[in-house]
Amino acid sequence: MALSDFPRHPLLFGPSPVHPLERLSAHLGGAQVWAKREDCNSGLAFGGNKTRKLEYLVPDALAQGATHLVSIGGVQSNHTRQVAAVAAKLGLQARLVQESWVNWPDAVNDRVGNILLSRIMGAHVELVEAGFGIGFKESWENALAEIRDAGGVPYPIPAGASDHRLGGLGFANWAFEVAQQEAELGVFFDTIVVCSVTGSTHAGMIAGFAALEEAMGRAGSGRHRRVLGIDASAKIAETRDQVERIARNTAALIGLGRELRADEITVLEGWAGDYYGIPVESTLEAMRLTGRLEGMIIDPVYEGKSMAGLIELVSTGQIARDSTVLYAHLGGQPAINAYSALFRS
Ligand code: 5PA
Repeated sequence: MALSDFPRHPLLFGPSPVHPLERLSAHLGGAQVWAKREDCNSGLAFGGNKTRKLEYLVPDALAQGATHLVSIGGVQSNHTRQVAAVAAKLGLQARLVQESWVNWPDAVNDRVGNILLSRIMGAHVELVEAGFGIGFKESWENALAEIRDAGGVPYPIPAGASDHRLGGLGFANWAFEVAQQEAELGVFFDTIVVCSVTGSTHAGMIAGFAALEEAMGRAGSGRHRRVLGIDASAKIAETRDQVERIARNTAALIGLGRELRADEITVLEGWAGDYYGIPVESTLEAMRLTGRLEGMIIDPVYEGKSMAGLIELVSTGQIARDSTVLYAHLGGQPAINAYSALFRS
């Protein structure tokens, strides 16, 4: 099957916006940096990368007669908030297991931002004491069993919609969308920078760009590009494994017809700090810089870390001066409300 054969339930406004970051590019004194904005890709509760992934899970949920979308994340999960929004839009229930993935002592951490939005949208939110991880847990099994016992049909969506057969398709499609926008804008992004945690965003891009390259190569106009994943989980081995596995599965699913090469799978470490969810100095600098120079808001958990990576790679010339870079802005701003203490002075 090719990517275009998979059913997709439209949840986005259309292609997400792409625009140059001129003042940031000038400040860094290196490559030309652009952004593609998943943070404003949809009218569903501030959008984000999961909304794009869910376009491919929704037809499967509806075909199964689901009454509930069930998912899991940290207390300030962007993913669960997007699941809540999609459930509301479809007229389904959302059941969300929110675990204490981050040891962040903000007094309103479990009341503001993402979790507040999920409650407003009518999701059933359950706070659970359990650490960061993407495995299956007892609280999760309980949630599914409770729904079944009450006669409902739960549709389980793993953390970040990643460990799901269809989880990589949304960002495989993103690759084709980028190619279309490049043709319209007359640019070529030789380097993509993307934040990676549960992995299917980065993995989907890898599979999608490989499929695109095959298609373009056959037409004789293929050009080389690389996708640089920036780990924000502070567990680099797990992130690499996850990205590689999902990329290979997604590539097979969309009929790539060859194995992915090792050089197509690049996850870089160095900007996550010691813990998932805890910003370090380079994260805060990246947030201030993009805010001050571009009026573009990024969060302290994900995008602040991938932007810190981009800033260092561009300003040190590790991304070449003649490069044209696309920064994938994956959303995540609502969580900022739980980090107010960081910006008081
Ligand atoms: C998230 C994830 P992947 O999980 O697909 O690698 O994406 C990383 C990522 N940027 C990047 C933002 C704003 C994100 O929200 N968020 C998770 C969540 O629960 O919100 C899945 C972890």
